[in-house]
Amino acid sequence: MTLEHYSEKPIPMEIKACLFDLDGVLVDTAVYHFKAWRKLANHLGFDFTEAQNEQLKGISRVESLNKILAWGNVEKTEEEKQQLATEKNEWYVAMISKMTPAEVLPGTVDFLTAIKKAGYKIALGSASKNSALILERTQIAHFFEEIVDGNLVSKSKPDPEVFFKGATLLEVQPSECVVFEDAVAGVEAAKRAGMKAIGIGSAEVLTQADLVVQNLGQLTIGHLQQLSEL
Ligand code: B16
Ligand code: MG
Repeated sequence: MTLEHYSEKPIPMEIKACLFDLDGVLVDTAVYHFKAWRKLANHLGFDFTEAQNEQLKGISRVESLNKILAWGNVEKTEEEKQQLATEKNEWYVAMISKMTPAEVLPGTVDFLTAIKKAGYKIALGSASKNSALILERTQIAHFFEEIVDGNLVSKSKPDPEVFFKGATLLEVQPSECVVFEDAVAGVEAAKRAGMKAIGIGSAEVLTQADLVVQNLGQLTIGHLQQLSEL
């Protein structure tokens, strides 16, 4: 190439790894979180709505509890909060222990199979401390080379820690990763990590995502290749 043909345009970074959020992307555990949190709220003498439950998606267990207690105007000591979170988690675990592969969201298994076959590295990037049980119950654990979840990270999304850790464990650069996320805070975490983000849900809500679809069944390998060129 002669200098006159030389372009300053950055070389597109090829996507090599896919990092998946769990709840709302691969499975819908929000319904179980809602039932368990609502039971706890009812025991404390108040209730909250499904619309309020939307605000709990993607945030950690302790952050969820703090929000719920604020809704009910209930004050608890740190020790009491620990007990309440443990109690809620026991009810939640009892429910997710009965999950089946039928609860994996539409198109997920086909998409995971296709990207695995195409050689993409795959990791989980979830806030949940129960991810291993959910992946095992729904029989999709074998797709994941690395599991980064609430047991491994100290900072919640939108902090990029969970996705940086995923890239490090998969031995790829952040710019070589695409994140699949249903939560605004998760998409923000991906962008702050310097990664591409595919939003699962509504384009009006997930405005920072590079592409938004309703579920993984709408995606092909071609979409990942196109992302590399953005
Ligand atoms: P756990 P994700 C998140 O999962 C849920 O969306 C959120 O509602 C929950 O509070 C959080 O996991 C922690 O879950 O109590 O099981 O540790 O969307 O990050 O996969
Ligand atoms: Mg989620």
